[in-house]
Amino acid sequence: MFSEYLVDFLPRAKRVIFLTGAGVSAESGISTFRDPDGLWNKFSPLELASIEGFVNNPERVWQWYQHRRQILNNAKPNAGHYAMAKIQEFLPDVHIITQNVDRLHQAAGAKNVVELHGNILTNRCFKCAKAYTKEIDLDSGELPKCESCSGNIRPDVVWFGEMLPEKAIEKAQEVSEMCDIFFSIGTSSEVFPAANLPLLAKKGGAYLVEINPSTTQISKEADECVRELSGNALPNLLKDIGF
Ligand code: BV8
Ligand code: ZN
Repeated sequence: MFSEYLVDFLPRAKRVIFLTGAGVSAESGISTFRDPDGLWNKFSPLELASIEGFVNNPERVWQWYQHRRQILNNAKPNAGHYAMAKIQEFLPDVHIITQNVDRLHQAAGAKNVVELHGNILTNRCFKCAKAYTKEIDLDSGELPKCESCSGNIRPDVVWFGEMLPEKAIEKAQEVSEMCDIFFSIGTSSEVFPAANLPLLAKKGGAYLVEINPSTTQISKEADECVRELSGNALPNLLKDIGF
């Protein structure tokens, strides 16, 4: 349930930020980084979503990404994604800053989406960064190689230990430090520098709302914590504000 204060303030807010994490896609059937994902729960994402992980065992990392792409092929945006895109239609300045790489916000019609950690749908050369548009077929037994420099091909995600795309993190910081309401939704707030954004917003005077069934590293900083699934809470928020 959202507070009266928020329901009254949101329709008048000049700038609203939604920071989203894996929890927002959980109701689309995409497991979060914390839920055990069956086959892969013996490896930590930290080890698979990292440069070392790829350099040490590119086959295993490619299998993990192809496994996740398979799941994503059948995944659809959920009510939470649609509700955020709807709120964007009614308010003048709403940015969605996502740590997710699944592009479900865009699939739900959202605009102004800042992808902090890249996306899992496209690939590039690890060496010369040239886009790689051919199908990935691991069954061929060969790992994909760049046609220009024969470097290894990798997914277009940001791995642990890699810098975030400069434009993305700069945009995220710029809009977060000057916003009226900052929603942190479905993220454990354990991955940096994304986890700094709610604090930046708070310092800039924003009203900080957390939507997450569990407590997180930023719960104590939040002005309001809604302990619900985002797929329920966000459509309810839309109803509360009469949009
Ligand atoms: C970097 C793409 C410079 C790949 C990912 C301080 C400053 C800067 C860096 C660091 C720092 N301290 C440590 C670092 C290093 C590191 C880091 O943060 N480590 C952590 C583990 C301590 N950061 C980096 O390496 C970043 N690079 O800063 O470069 C640099 C370089 C070297 C050294 C220093 C600095 C790069 C980070 C990006 C990594 N790439 N993803 C891929 O996806 O394959 S991160 C990955 O984790 C995903 O993007 C994921 O989204 C993200 C964070 O996880 P969450 O989204 O929060 O998901 P999680 O499962 O943790 O939590 C889900 C939450 O949802 C839970 O709270 C749950 O309760 C909730 N939930 C579940 N269901 C629902 C729900 N909520 C609502 N509704 C539901 N239905
Ligand atoms: Zn190359």
